[in-house]
Amino acid sequence: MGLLDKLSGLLGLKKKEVHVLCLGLDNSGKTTIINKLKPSNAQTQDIVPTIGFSIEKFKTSSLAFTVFDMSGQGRYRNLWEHYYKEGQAIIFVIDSSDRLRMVVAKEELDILLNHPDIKHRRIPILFFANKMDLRDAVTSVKVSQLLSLENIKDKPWHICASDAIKGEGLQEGVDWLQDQIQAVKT
Ligand SMILES: Nc1nc2c(ncn2[C@@H]2O[C@H](COP(=O)(O)OP(=O)(O)O)[C@@H](O)[C@H]2O)c(=O)[nH]1
Ligand SMILES: [Mg+2]
Repeated sequence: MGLLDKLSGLLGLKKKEVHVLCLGLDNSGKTTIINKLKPSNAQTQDIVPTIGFSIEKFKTSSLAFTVFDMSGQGRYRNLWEHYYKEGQAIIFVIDSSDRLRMVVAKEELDILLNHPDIKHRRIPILFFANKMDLRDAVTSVKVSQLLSLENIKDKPWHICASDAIKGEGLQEGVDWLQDQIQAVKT
């Protein structure tokens, strides 16, 4: 632990730690998004398909995020639920250009929302309608219609259009998430 860390700890300035689950189908851009949110000197240049999951950390002005970047590949999806209890927020990433698999993304979301460890909690969910730069991408409004997000009534949620390669839209989403987490008194 560095001197600054120690000092800020003593002064009560230490950032509150939060655990976030990053979910969504494989190839939607989860790892790319999380990578972009890390400080530039900690970013990796080549993103490889995630096996199982990886744990990443980044900080915002007032929070220290630990993100569980889950593999979206079908055979790993049953791993997700073991981490649901731990999660204080969810980032759910959608490939807005993949119309064919939008129904699969919706099925996964519905399973998530009905899971006993998620269903009765007011856990905030941030959706990234990602890959907005691609010609086939549908708008974030269309993504929310296709996923029936208006049916989520018992959890705060927000959807942001994003281009993870350029890093566009990510900050807006994380700012929202930070506000939601801070609104919960612990
Ligand atoms: N065009 C475009 N490609 C993206 C975007 N985000 C991620 N990708 C690409 O999509 C592929 C899958 O990304 P990855 O982060 O590994 O997805 P994950 O499986 O959800 O972790 C990679 O080739 C990324 O470069 C985006 O916003 N736009
Ligand atoms: Mg990944």
